[in-house]
Amino acid sequence: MRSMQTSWDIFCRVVDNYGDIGVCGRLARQLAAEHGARVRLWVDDLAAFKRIWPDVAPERMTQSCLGIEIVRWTEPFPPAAPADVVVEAFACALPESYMRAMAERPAKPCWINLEYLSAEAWVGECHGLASPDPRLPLTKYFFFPGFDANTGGVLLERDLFRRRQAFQSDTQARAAFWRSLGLAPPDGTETRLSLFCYPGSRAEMLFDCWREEAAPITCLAPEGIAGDAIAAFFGQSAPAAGGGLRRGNLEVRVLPFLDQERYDCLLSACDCNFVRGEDSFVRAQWAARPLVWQPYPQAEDAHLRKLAAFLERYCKDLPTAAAGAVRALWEAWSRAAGAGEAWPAFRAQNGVLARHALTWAASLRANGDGNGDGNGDENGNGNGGGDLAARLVKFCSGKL
Ligand code: TRH
Repeated sequence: MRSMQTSWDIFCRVVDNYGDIGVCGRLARQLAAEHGARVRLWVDDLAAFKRIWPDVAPERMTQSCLGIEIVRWTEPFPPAAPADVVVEAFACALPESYMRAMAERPAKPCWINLEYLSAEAWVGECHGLASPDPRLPLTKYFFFPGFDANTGGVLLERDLFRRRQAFQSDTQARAAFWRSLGLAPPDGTETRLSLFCYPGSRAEMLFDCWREEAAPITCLAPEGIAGDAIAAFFGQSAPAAGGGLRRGNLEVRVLPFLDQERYDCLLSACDCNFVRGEDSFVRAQWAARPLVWQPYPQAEDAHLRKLAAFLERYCKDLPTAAAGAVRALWEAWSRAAGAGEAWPAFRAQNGVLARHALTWAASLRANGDGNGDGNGDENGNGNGGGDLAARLVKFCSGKL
């Protein structure tokens, strides 16, 4: 496939959060920027998209933004010539008329179902499987992001390591970032945490623990996040963005919801990040700082199996005490019970976990693909072998 000439249609339905559009937006942008692809992104909820990509104009049917074409996905679906590659994100179900147009195309598009990320072992077995459509002469391929060489990898832009390292080693850039959020740069004794969690997480249990820390802790929560915990702990509703509440050595500051790039900066600037779902989870790994992950709650505790599978990998090379501390806190946090008790041991392992976060990011970059050779170098230029967009382009080139 000559990627310069390849057209892509990515279909995304915003379910109830930002992860689906967060992933699709990043993928679309990277395919255009790094693979010369012509990308059209169909989205059913542009208002949600605008929260993480502020340049998006929700009232427009079609617009260009960050190198891609964004089209509002409406019903009935307008006539549209299908692209060479069609990505159905997270089984969002393509429009019937569009599928018929795909089937009528002499050269059938390469049809991909982009799945959710999971560290479970079965992912490698299902990645790339073909599923012939029962009605139309079309084949859909399952593309699973993951943590092994036999999966689709994770989203990883070419200059990500270089940019992250530059930001983390540039005191002035970080200070400017903090000031842009209305905060002074931390003074060296203070710990800064970002908190992105699901409702009902009982973060007040952590707040209770943090207020008794020996040194100041600032917990940064985006607007609309952890409002239930803030109310439970402080006995008043969460302040508007820019506001904060203090008790003991804890200050909870409410941040505006940031655009995706600035959110990545926040993760890189904080000492520890509480993240959730899929995209913030991956970005926190790239930020190479200690993290606490809360998977998206699913029926029959499927999310706890996802959590266990990831913990297995993440803790493999950690000393026993640190591994135990990570497991205890992550599990307690995801079950909304006992996170306060688990925090001190996690905190005590901070040095080990900070070093581990760097090693982990480097191994995730290679993602089971040797040292990631052929794409990246040790200075942080180029992609590692675990780059999802590159794996996807390669996969599709074999199908077109
Ligand atoms: O919003 P989420 O809970 O999304 C979830 C998951 O993706 C889950 O797998 C899916 O099934 C469900 O949605 C429907 O968490 P996630 O995946 O971290 O996505 C959040 C996005 O929002 C991510 O792209 C980062 C972005 N973001 C910002 O850009 N600015 C912010 O201030 C914050 C807090 C997040």
